[in-house]
Amino acid sequence: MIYALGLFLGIGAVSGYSVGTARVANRAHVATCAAHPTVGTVAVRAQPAFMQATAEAPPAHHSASSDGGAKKKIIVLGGDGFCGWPSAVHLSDKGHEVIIIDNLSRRKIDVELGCSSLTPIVSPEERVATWHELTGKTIRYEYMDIAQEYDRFTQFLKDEEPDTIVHFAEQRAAPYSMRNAACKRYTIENNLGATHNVLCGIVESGVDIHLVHLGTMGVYGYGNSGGEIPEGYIDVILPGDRKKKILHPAYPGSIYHTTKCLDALLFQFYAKNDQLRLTDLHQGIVWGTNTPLTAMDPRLTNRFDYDGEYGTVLNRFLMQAACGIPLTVYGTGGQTRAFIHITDTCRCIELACTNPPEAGQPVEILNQVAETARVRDVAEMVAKLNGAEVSYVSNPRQEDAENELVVANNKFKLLGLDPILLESAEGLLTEVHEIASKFADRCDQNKVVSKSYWNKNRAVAAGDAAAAGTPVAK
Ligand code: NAD
Ligand code: USQ
Repeated sequence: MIYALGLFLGIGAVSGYSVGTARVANRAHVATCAAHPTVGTVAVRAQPAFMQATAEAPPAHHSASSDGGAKKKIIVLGGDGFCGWPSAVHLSDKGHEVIIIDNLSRRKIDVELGCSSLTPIVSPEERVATWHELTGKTIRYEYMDIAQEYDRFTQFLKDEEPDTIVHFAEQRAAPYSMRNAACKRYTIENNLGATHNVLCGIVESGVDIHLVHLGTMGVYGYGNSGGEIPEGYIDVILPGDRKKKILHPAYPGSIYHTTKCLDALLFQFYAKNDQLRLTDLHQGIVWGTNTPLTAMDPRLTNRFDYDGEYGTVLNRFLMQAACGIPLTVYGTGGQTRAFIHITDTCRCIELACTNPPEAGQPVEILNQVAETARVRDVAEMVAKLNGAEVSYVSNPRQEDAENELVVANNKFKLLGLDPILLESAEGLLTEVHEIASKFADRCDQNKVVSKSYWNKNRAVAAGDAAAAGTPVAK
């Protein structure tokens, strides 16, 4: 062991914002959650009193600097995707100049899987034309593969000189990344190729660009270190009583999550070596479909992934309830995960863009989560709301059957985020259910069960003879 994690956690986790008084409050909150492991929605830690008093403005030692609301030129990589499209529209609505880059790989993977978004989505060209027609605002769209077209991408940065790049452009589904050898290799090559091209391209372009990257809560593992998960960094005590702040130990649970851990090392290196200004957002599971802006016109509608590979748990449960399918809880449903609504994702992205770190600072890491909740409690909540049946099925994933998860999210709260919580989101949950009901005839029920097993034992346990008998899942 090179770090004394247990000892450290005993004295309190320190995020970029924490001070002595916060540690006591945090430790008390962790103890409260541990005493109530079955609580449906586990609140993220309460704000310490000193932070509540200053919630309007970040504390003086915050490494990011608000730019006073200056309008920026922002390139959104992956701006055709589930998080990217509503974020691009939100940034444009706030007055920023927005350019989307996307290679439409997500739409192509739908073709490969024989699936499609539950909501009908129009082409990116039609999306941006509609946005212009309705608001007079312009979002440009550029078809480009950032993992493959390094020279073109770098020239694009030289020509456009953006202030900010928001990087959503990665293969983001854990089950797809575990589907077979080709998907594992594609996920590694695409995600690391994309992230490294962006970093290398920023340096080669010579343009002073702030990079905002979408990471994941899954880089930390889900609470396996036994205490509150801080925002990116953790204080450790090395042999010889040497105190050090390091990146929180990485503990990925899939090839996809592994790419985000490796991204984090690339960011650490480029921040140190080239003084790049980098923000890494460790986001939880995003739920919902539309934001008020994408709900303005059917041609602005956001995608809704429901299939076994790309559908995420809460949206899947809402879709299953709408389509009369028993909710597919994997294993005991004791997995606790972090959640955030898509509208809050968009707010967080703008907050991150307008609060860049200074050059020479370590990577700014924020946990982009509203709260944590247990999968079986989420299923019960949806079942109660919509009268659905809950089905406990064999878990295709190699993951802890039960885990606690307490997550620090003070940085975004200090920047002004008041996140949407599930317990008070009945209207939003109903809205997603209604959208799913409206498009229920587009649901291919053969695509609901996941065919991606983490290993052969999981395929055997699921009784999938075809997947268990061959090394490649069909
Ligand atoms: P998505 O698949 O809907 O969107 C990603 C977009 O990037 C797609 O439009 C895809 O075509 C594009 N893309 C992928 N590789 C590209 C490449 N090489 N060049 C150009 N474009 C490329 O995924 P999403 O749900 O919008 O997620 C966006 C980001 O947020 C991902 O990095 C993901 O890891 C992260 N994230 C998502 C969630 C979630 O619940 N959806 C949660 C946490 C983090
Ligand atoms: N699960 C079920 N039933 C289902 C689907 C999922 O019980 O039908 C369980 C899974 O076993 C898992 C949990 O729900 O324990 C979450 O699964 P998910 O598919 O909703 O989320 P995950 O695979 O973790 O990935 C999603 C996004 C990814 C993002 C991540 C954030 O696809 O891009 O990084 O959420 S986080 O989970 O915080 O790491």
